[in-house]
Amino acid sequence: MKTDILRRVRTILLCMVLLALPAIVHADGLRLQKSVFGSGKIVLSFAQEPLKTMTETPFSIELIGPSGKTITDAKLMISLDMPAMSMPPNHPKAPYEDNAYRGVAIFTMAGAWQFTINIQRPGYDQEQAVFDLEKVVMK
Ligand SMILES: [Cu+2]
Repeated sequence: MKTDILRRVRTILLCMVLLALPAIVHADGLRLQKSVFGSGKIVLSFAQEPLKTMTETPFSIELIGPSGKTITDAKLMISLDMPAMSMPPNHPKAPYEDNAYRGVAIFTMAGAWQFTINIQRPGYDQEQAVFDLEKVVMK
């Protein structure tokens, strides 16, 4: 009787740990996703969170077409802006290398930022994805 309850408690605890695992694994990264090209998507990832000011912050961008195929021939133009005010132009480059479009961002001020990605592809109309980065904190 008593061992039955213990076993049940143990099973519940194990389930909770397994359910929490993905959150723990991704706890120190930031991964944001938007739809582009109809049912395709663009994924913006930062290795560390929180984002900090005046810090070289590597990012990667994955572009996936409607068929699920990775798009490798796009040209990305990035603009980092603060919705609250006008800031000096901030356009990190992000060439395709090592399975993603990669670059390094530097946020020059604490607060909310917008990470705008303009996507140009041969034979397609331009598309734009705007990611809200709610909080960049002081280094
Ligand atoms: Cu500012």
